[in-house]
Amino acid sequence: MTFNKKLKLSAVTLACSLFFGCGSDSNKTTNVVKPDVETVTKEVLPGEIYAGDAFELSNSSVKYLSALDSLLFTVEVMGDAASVAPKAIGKVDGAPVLGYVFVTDLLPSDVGYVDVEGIVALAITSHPDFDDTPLWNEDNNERYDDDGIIYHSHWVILEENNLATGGLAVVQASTSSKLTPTSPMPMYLDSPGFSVIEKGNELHVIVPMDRIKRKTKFETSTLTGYLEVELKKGSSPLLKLERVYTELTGPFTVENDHLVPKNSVPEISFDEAPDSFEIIDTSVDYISEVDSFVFTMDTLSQPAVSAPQPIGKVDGAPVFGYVFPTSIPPENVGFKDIDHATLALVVTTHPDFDDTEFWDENGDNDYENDGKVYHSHWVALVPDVNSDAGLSVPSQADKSKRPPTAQMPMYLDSPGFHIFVQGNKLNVVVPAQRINKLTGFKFNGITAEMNVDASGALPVLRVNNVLDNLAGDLSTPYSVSEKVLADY
Ligand SMILES: [Ca+2]
Ligand SMILES: [Ca+2]
Ligand SMILES: [Ca+2]
Ligand SMILES: [Ca+2]
Repeated sequence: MTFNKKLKLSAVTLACSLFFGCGSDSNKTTNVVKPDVETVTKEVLPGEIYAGDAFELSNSSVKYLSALDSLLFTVEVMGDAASVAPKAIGKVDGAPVLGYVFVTDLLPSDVGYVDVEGIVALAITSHPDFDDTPLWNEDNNERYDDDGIIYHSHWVILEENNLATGGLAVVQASTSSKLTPTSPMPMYLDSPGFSVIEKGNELHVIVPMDRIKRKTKFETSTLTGYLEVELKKGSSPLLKLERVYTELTGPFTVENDHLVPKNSVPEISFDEAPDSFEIIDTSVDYISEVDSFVFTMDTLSQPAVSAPQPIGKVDGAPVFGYVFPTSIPPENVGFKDIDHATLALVVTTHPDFDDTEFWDENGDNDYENDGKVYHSHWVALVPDVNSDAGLSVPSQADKSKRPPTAQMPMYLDSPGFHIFVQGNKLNVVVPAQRINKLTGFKFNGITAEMNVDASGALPVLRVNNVLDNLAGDLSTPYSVSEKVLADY
């Protein structure tokens, strides 16, 4: 704690001393012709060719949005935010990285890093020489390994490092480090897949409250900077802050923090709660300001309160689910060779097993004990006479037919979408980018009991009992509504 505070302060001091350099430097550079690469001399600061109004900060904020139960991190710049990418150099060693960085006083454990001290920062970066988001396909081109240039989100843990001209670097990991499952490299850098929204001179990042252990009492400052990767034989890669273009020291606190509920979902018991599965209404709102959908199921009593009794094994394991069948093509979420299926967003509980190896829904930093907590899946549903209700989620052993977040050998993905309950409404936040930027589709609302069938060579999830079905059949009659944040 003291260490963190001290480090934060020294980082700010360090940043400030840089800013005097940078502040006057950026005043000088924004209005002058950028030097040609050929004429760059030793006196020129690192990343000089990228300095300009796209990195000239004018404002910043962090605001709680009830509509998404998430924090909206925002920076405003003088130019077009996230419009400048570094020039590729064709290799990772020395690769340039440009970033918009929210420096926070959150603890590393708040973002899942339990064995490290340092400064927690949310960094939005671009680096065309490498992809460090193996789970995500930011440019929606079916490939997960070619997205480095698209501005994307990271958690990083920073520490002082005199190898960096800017004085700070991402903490390197050792073989014994406990990194989060979404850390792609041996360093304290996480690729959480948060939505990044570019709107003119504004850049936004949406961070669901559960991904920061619902912390609201923290402060941020904001900087834009130039970073570089250094690869040395025998040590893990180093990501160094080489240059700060501008900084807003704030500190910025969380706006609307008084609206943040203590928990996203209710306590779950094994008691039966039939009214919690009786559907009154269902809706999907598209909110263009945050380029996100909110799927909602409105139930007779508070939803997501009841889990099935565990049976102690996976074969036959009971699953309760709130199911949104949709008209979204399965390929839009990375399911291949199953065009005929109905893609459904499902919110499930199943105390016998955890199928979210990348996610820690109960927030205890253990990624393998969350099955009981209601969580989100994409599933492809097909007719199946061997299931009591005539539908199942079929198996698929070939990884190339599933998105990287679908780890079980079946058409079931664990995308990590945020779930939250408000009153009698169960909500799921789905970024439009994650359904291939589709904005219109049809849907229905169903509640059901399912079971894992692991008796064959590969598992199948069987829908065995439909509890309620708003449309009454397998159609998807309802349409997406357009909403604005002010509607909530
Ligand atoms: Ca990627
Ligand atoms: Ca891609
Ligand atoms: Ca998990
Ligand atoms: Ca957990």
